[in-house]
Amino acid sequence: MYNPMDDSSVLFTTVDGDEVEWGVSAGPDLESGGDHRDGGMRSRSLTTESGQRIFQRRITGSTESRDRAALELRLESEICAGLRLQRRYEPADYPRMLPKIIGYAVDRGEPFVLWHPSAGRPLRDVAGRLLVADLEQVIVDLFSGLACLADCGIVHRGITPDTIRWTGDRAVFDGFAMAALEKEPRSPIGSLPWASPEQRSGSGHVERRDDIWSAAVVLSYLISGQQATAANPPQPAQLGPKYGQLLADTLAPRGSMRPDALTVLSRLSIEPPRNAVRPVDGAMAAGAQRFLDVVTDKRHRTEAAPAARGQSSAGERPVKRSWWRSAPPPPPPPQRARSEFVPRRCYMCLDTVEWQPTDLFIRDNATGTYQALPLTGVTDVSKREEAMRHAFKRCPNPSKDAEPHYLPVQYLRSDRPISVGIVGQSLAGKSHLLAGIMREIEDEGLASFGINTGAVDIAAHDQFRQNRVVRLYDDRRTLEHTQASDSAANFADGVMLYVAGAVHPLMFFDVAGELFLPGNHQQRPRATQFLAAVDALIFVVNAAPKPNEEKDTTFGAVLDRLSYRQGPDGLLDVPSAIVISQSDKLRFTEPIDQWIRLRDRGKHQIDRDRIVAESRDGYAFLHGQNRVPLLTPFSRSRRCTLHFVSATGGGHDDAGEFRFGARPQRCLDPLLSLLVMTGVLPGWTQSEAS
Ligand SMILES: Nc1nc2c(ncn2[C@@H]2O[C@H](COP(=O)(O)OP(=O)(O)O)[C@@H](O)[C@H]2O)c(=O)[nH]1
Ligand SMILES: [Mg+2]
Ligand SMILES: [Zn+2]
Repeated sequence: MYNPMDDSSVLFTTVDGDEVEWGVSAGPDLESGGDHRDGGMRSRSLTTESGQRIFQRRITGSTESRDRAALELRLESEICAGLRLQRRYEPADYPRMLPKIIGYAVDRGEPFVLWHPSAGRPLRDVAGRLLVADLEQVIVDLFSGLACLADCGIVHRGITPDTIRWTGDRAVFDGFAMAALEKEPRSPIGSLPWASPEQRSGSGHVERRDDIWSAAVVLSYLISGQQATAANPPQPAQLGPKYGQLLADTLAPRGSMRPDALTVLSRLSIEPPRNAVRPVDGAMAAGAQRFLDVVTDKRHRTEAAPAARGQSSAGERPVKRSWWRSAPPPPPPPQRARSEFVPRRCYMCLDTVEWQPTDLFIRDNATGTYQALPLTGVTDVSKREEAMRHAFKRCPNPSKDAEPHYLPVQYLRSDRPISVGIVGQSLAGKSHLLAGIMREIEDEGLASFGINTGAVDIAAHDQFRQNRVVRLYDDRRTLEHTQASDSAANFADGVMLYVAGAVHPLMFFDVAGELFLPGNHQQRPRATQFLAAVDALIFVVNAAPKPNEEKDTTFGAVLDRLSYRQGPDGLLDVPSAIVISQSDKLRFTEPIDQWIRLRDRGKHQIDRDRIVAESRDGYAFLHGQNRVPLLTPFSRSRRCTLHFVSATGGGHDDAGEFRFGARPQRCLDPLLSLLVMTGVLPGWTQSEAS
């Protein structure tokens, strides 16, 4: 049941992260100013018991769920902008023209943000009527404010005569309803004449010069008193020589041709505003330096071991210069008759199985049982093939250590399977991550990279979907804790990847990291058997573990078991990704705020520079938290990338429910990186210039 918000108090998180509750009296909802002012949210004024006025913007509980996700993302951008500013400036240096956030509440029925109210009245009310000195003050305040925002990586995106106010002696910004962080992919936003062409079309990535266009249009309006229209666009040249020169290139059609705010200020001989200071800089800088050292060290090791070239254990040439470059694609498989298929491991018992068209079964979906498939009488090749496509083969399980089980024939007759171990200790977020990966695959997340998908075992995959994916994202319930298992590696789910004429089963295993720690002797044979066959590893790290939740030696214990898979340079030839999971818990904290907001599915390309930058930030983040042992996969594997990921987008309530929905954020990124590293995808974009 949804409980409307109690209007006599607000419970929220402050800038410092404290939970507080204030008694308030709420005013009526303000008239919506349309898309520009409030992005479709409700705004109202609150008065605290001590008489302080606060401005609240909130999503109401009645918002249709389809709009709700988009609104939530928008509100979170606004909160992000407010928090970034507050954290980057000392109170005494806070830019006086920018609004100040008080606090926020998310992961609940009516998420909201609280602001100190802005003084004055909209510039629209004074257009064409300002004295020259006042007009110049507006210009200085507007571009100084934009310079501060740019310094913090924030783009306002909603500069209009309604969102900038005049107090009588200066201009102030009113809120961040449309704000975004720089480098986020654009979505169409804003309208003529205020929004820049690239904002309206929604192409490319958000950048600081988007706001320059809007500021120039607003100033033209203020100066001339004439609002531009589509038919009558603003013309700086008509504003007289002084303003014409100042604003000349601010309306260039492309952002790269416009000046930034600092350039405009310098034209006025105005001193730039004081630089913001990233509170994370100190800790992050040390970690980022360490990252570079590790990369350099890995490169030197490889260069010093020339024997490594051309004969590493995985049959791929080790990378000489870059840790990020993909392995060259594996050589084309030798021409083979359809009847010759490379033996592979059974994903259930881990024994090696060779394809033979014997012992075939068909699954009776009504009863879930398997019945023998007699093919002796079927001589028609296409009929045989058709029957075979849905058939299973009973696993011979030579080590005789498992209940009878059946493998889809298509698993045994495909190209090279890719087994991915998801490693992490209990509660790291492995199960939710895999559900997120599957939901993003369903949402065509691989299709844009030219990969089509299907189930390996339709019935088993469907069961996984219902119990995991549907439960989390459609029924909005957190997944139950996976039963403790006595096996170190359990098959979880698999998908067939159809890419560039090849068919690869992609098989995911849940690897309980704890069971690899010294002392778990009974696990050794099975665990070792699994690791001998694994093609890639995802190491899952909780972004915000509870105290004492984490034993950070498990990754090292897993890697120790892999030591025989290292090249002559000592680096492990197992492509790896370190996933910083549950990153939504720190989604308003730098550097996670930036990464978790990137949504660039459908790009068809993996951006190498982004992989490097995110890996560096991920490394620096864990390093700064003194969790260096978790970075072992990075220093010991030849190829390893780091990723910030959330399987849910936010937290659930005490009953384990995501009442307003859970959404995966960037769960596919680590997988895409691994697909490049294993040679399934062709590679990163951009030639290796650096
Ligand atoms: N906020 C948040 N919580 C998560 C996320 N993923 C998992 N959790 C929570 O973390 C706990 C453990 O997750 P689970 O996937 O079962 O961990 P596992 O033991 O490694 O499989 C559960 O209570 C989840 O609700 C996430 O992306 N965001
Ligand atoms: Mg689990
Ligand atoms: Zn088997």
